[in-house]
Amino acid sequence: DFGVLTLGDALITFNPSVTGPMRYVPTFSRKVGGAELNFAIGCARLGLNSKWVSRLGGDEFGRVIYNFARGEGIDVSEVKLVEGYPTSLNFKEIREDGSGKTFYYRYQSPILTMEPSDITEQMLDGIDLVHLTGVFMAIDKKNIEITKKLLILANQKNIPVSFDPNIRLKLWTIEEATAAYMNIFPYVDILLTGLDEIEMILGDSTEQALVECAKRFKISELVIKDGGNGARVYTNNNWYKQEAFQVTPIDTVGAGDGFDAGYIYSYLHEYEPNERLEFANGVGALVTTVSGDNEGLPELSEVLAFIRNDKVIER
Ligand code: KDG
Repeated sequence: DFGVLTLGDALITFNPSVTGPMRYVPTFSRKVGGAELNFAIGCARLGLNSKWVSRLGGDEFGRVIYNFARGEGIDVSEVKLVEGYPTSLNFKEIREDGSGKTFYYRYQSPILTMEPSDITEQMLDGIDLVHLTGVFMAIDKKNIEITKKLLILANQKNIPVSFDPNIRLKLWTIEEATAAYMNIFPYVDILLTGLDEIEMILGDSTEQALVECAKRFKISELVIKDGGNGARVYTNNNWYKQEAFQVTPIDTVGAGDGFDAGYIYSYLHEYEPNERLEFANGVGALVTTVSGDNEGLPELSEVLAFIRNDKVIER
């Protein structure tokens, strides 16, 4: 199948045993998270060859994440465990409707040891698409250079690039984020963004402003995610829209990463625009029905059955 590469930080994620304010949560489940890793897992479950580039702490938690990624069938040949850097942590608070807050403990993330020189042309061998998100750039200014180097290499090799701003205002300000995105957008072919995010970046989310943004940066697919309200894409001078699937969410974290994986899978397999949106919506919806940032990511047959509303034999 097609090969995708992504680059980013990962964290040990602690999911609360009960909903409500974190100060009243007595116990947590130890899980694994990280926007780009979630994307890599999503791609691998759908059957893509998925490569994830990262740095983890040379500690027990680093090994948990490494083994988890490996167990999902992800190519971890560019993941290194770095001694002296603790693996980052993310404690989650979840409300009754599945939405929540995150509390990071990610000081001196091991990914800070990455340098632009770690990005090599040979990393892109067998890769048909490169996917990046704003989380990696938010961690450190140097990561903007690393991101740019990877994207320039991908552009030179005519490998399509997808990007999700994934704004994390706990990691940087909207001004810093916007400046970094403007630097990156010229290299991006597929922009996958939340409606609220593009509104923050452009200060305007009317269709006219979105079309102008796509034209200005020569973005061939501008995909707007709007959670339960569905998604749309502007491509080939047209808008395509698709309603969301109605599910009862229990943990919405990771849904956007799942959507991205679904969109990229169906893009590489040349689905029609509405089918791409439907497939991506299906993956995103399924993610929200399971607790954890990536446990709900479906395999290909599961998304297809969900979209078609097939009867599945359970027992
Ligand atoms: O998109 C989900 C991620 O936000 C989550 O897995 C943790 O990477 C993470 C972050 O920085 O918030």
